[in-house]
Amino acid sequence: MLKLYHHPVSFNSRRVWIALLEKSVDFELVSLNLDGDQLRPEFLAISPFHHIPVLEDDGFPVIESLAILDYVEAKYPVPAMLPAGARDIALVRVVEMVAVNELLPAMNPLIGQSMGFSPTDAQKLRQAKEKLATVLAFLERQLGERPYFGAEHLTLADLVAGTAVPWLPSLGVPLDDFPKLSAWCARLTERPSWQKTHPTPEILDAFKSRMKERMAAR
Ligand SMILES: N[C@@H](CCC(=O)N[C@@H](CS)C(=O)NCC(=O)O)C(=O)O
Repeated sequence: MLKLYHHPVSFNSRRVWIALLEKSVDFELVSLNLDGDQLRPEFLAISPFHHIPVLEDDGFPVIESLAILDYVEAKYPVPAMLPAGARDIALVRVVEMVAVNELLPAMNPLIGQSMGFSPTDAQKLRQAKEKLATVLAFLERQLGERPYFGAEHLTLADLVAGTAVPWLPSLGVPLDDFPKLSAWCARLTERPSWQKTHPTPEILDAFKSRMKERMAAR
């Protein structure tokens, strides 16, 4: 059976978890604490850079969440999560990469600030919010009149961007100026896969405390 090594507060692993749920694939979920357990030799053997997620398929480990999504899509093509046309495939890839390379790094200082484990100076927070405004305007244009990125059905881009954007209002970045993205967030977050994988308040509190301890020890 497939094994997904993950952490319940990780954006990188949640997108894979949702893909497996959406495709109704049987898998075993293996939670790491990331308190040093990721450095154990057994885990390093499948994840040499000690990162989650890892998807292990009958002894074949796949690292890097975007590569894992491609693997899952190739192995379990139904329901399809990639569009067919060249432009739409490009759109999906672009949204995935913009989410990983632009959106998530800009969210990090706001997450640290709101969870109280890494206070950030006002200028950095302002810059992060400016960056996020640019990213959100870009995503709103990419969504256009369709319900999902690049297709009429859920795509890999929705999994990657859609596990991050819905957090923004709780970080002080309202989506009011982006009506299409707001409706898209509502569409995604009501899906059972989003609800099942949403970290509980207890998990978030435990994560916050651990991060605070880690920052204090630095
Ligand atoms: N590019 C990787 C990033 C993975 C990553 O940074 N994972 C973090 C958790 S979100 C991790 O495993 N951190 C623990 C460590 O690096 O020791 C991916 O998309 O899978």
